[in-house]
Amino acid sequence: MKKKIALFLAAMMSVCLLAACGNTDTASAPASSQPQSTEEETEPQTQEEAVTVPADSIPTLDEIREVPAAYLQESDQPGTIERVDYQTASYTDPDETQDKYAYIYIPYGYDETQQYDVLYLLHGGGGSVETCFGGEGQSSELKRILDNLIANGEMEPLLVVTPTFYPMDNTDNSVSTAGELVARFPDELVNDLIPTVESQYSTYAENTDPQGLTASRDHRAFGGFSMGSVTTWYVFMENLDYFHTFIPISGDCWAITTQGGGSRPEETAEALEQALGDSSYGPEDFFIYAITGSEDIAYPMMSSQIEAMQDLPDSFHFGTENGVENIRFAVLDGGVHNYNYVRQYLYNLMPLLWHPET
Ligand code: FER
Repeated sequence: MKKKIALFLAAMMSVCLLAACGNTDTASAPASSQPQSTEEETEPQTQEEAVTVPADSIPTLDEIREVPAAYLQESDQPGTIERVDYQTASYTDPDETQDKYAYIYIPYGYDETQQYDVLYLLHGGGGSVETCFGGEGQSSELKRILDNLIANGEMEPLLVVTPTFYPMDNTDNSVSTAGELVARFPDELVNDLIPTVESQYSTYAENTDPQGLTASRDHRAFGGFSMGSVTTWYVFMENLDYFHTFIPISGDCWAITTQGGGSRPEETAEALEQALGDSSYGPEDFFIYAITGSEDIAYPMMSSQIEAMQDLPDSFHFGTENGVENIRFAVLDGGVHNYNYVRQYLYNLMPLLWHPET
């Protein structure tokens, strides 16, 4: 199995090299309009020629393509960013509620008589609700990529909710604090955020009771970068009843210990398997798109964890050998730990999300 993943990674990297998706040449991208997180590295992102993808083709992530320059331009069918306010039980005192908000991407032409898939997308350490989309009325690069993917028919219009695991007035960017907050975030997510969002916007949830949210799980995804990826693994373990699809980007599972995917990969993988076993779902009921870069600081931890997951083929199907595929791990040659790469990964991943058969 380990040999197999090594071969897969080698193949993936050579595909990337052949497709020149490393970052070595050509002009740099327009400066990001997004606030920079403390974990952001200042590496210029480069762009290749625009790639034309036929509207009816669903890519497979065999190759991680550059974001076409045209997709960073304003679309003539722009979505909007709105703010959703909600209350959550205090971080320190369970009797106290705290006012929080998230931003939400509303696709162009949003029609409340239709139903929309929802992606909950979380920033990394040092980030905030503004990391992905800026604020209301703003147009970040990620927003323009979503606008263009939808306008070009590469994915269905959807809602994207970007909360924070920090208190709104956060000043503590330490990894240990973030580690504690992300471990607790799933409760806030399912008890406070999701019911608020999905009672205000039209999703597949007929109602926001646990039963309505469970019935619509196939139309809900959770993803995040770095500490947001650490959160994604917690959400997999605790909230399979509300989510079908998971997108951990450059971060391992810390359920056993901090950076446990790297230091204790077998136990971490077993904890993930155990969580699946304890749920009422099986290997055919979820899909994990895990992605990172070969030079990313989280790559060693994430790849060790994924290798250990490959040794649990009853639960994690890397391919169709043991039944329906339910996990894919992609590595971009040369990719480092910053949001330029997150945008590139999401550009490639978003069109796949509600097509797990591809
Ligand atoms: C890791 C998982 C997450 C890691 C770093 C992070 C370096 C996130 C750090 C941050 O968001 O500040 O394994 O290894």
